[in-house]
Amino acid sequence: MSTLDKRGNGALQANPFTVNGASADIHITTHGSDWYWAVCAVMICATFAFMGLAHTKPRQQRIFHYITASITLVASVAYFSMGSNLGWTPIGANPQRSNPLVRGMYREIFYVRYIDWVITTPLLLMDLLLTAAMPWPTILYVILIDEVMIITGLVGALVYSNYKWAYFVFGCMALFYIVYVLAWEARKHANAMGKDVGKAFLICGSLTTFLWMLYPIAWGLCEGGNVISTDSEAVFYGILDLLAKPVFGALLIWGHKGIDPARLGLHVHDYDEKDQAIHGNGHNGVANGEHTNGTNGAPATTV
Ligand code: RET
Repeated sequence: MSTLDKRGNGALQANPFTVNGASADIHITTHGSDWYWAVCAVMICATFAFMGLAHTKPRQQRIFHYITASITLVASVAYFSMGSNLGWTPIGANPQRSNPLVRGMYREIFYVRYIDWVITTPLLLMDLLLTAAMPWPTILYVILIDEVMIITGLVGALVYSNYKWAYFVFGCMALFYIVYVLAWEARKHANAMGKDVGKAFLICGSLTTFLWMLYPIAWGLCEGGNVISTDSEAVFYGILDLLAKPVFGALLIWGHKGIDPARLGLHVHDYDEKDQAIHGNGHNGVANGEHTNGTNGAPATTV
């Protein structure tokens, strides 16, 4: 090993491509690992940024900052794992390909991706559905369907035989339902909460709907069909995750700038709230008369 190699990214030497005696011969290179590290760094920066912004708001108005910061925090750990060449298992490549980039017996499957998604996709949906002030039973049901989507994707990715495509179809059906709720029910609900809420939802909801439909395509080319290399997989999922988490989060927080969560039915108590009401410092959504959408906080009963 040259001096240069020793000083570079040593993750693939520290954590090689053999687990429990089985190895993956279709695996990331140092470039893939470097890219995963870069995405990890962005996720960490975004987490600090969202937490910093949270502290510019009174405690009662931080719910969307906390949810969004949790999303990038969890993603940082997942990307740290993938940059370190950890959180994967070798799965028999099916179909086998002659293209040298994906030729081999076993493909490296990063299950840690799904551990990330199983935690973060419900949080992303909460960001959106709470913005639309959707009723809590609907939110819970959509989250359950979302878990079905991610778990079927994980199980399918770990299956060698063509039965993996049956899991994929279940996952796609779950995604269709989520897209229907976002594009139809939640959009109408958000519009009824006021123009500003409707606009924030439209921007973030459209971005989400578009991006989420690209994930099954990535799966089909990577874990499913073994068509593109594991380095290309890193770039494909990485770009999607950067847009779906930090970029989505920034747009959502920006969209919520002038919206008091109390208007969406998210009333939160704080020990000094009486003080704030008395001194009229504008921190208490109920006291400062921000109900400009004419619904007078009516959705308070919905969440
Ligand atoms: C899988 C495969 C099974 C079918 C479908 C999938 C969709 C996954 C999605 C993931 C979204 C992840 C996000 C991550 C975080 O930022 C599981 C790939 C439909 C939509 C948004």
